Amino acid sequence: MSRAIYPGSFDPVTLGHLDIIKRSAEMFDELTVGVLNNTAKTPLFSLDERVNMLKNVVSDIPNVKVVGFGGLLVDYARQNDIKVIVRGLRAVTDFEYELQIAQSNRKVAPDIDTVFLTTNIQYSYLSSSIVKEYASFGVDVKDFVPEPIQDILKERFADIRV
Ligand code: COD
Repeated sequence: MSRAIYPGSFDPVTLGHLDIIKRSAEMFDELTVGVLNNTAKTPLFSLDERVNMLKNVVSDIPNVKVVGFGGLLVDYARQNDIKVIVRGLRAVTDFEYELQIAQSNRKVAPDIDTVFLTTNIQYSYLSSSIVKEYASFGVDVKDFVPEPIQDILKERFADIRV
C-alpha cells in the first residue's frame, strides 16, 4: 500500500491546501494530513480546532485521514510506515524553504522522500496568513477557504473584537 503524508500548520486550511489534498489523494492509496502541534508558533486555532476543520472538509474523500502530530515529521512518518512527504509549491520563495526542509529531512531519514505539487494557478497567491489578515478586517473570504471555514473565521474574529 502506498502511503503519503501532507504535513502543515493549516491555521486554517485554505482552498490551496484542499486542492493539494485532493490531487495527492488520487496518487496514493492512503493520504495522511498531518497537522503540526506547533510549540514555537502561536496559532489562531488550537490543534483540535485545526484537525476538526480539516476532518470536516475532507470527509468525502475516503482515503484521507487527518491527525495531529508533535515532534519530528520523519519520526511520525517512520512510525506509521509512510515513505512520502507531500508539499505544495506556490513560488520561488516557497521552493527555497521547501528544498532546505526536504534535503534536511532526507539527510536524517534517507528512506523517506518528498514530492512537490505545484499550486493550482487560481490559488497561487493564497496562504493561511493572508486569509487571517483579511478575515480579521471582516472581508468575505469565500474565495479563499472551504465553506465551513468561512463561518468559523467570522466567529473567531468576532470573539476577538469583543
Ligand atoms: N497552493 C499550494 N500549496 C500551498 C498553498 C497554496 N495556495 N498554500 C500552502 N501550500 C502548501 C505549503 O507550501 C506547504 O507545503 C503546505 O501547503 C502546508 O502549508 P502550511 O503553511 O500550513 O504549513 P507549514 O509550512 O507551516 O508546515 C511546516 C511543517 C509542519 C511541515 C514543518 O514545520 C515540520 O515538519 N515540522 C515538524 C518538525 C520537524 O520535523 N522539523 C524538521 C523540518 S523543519
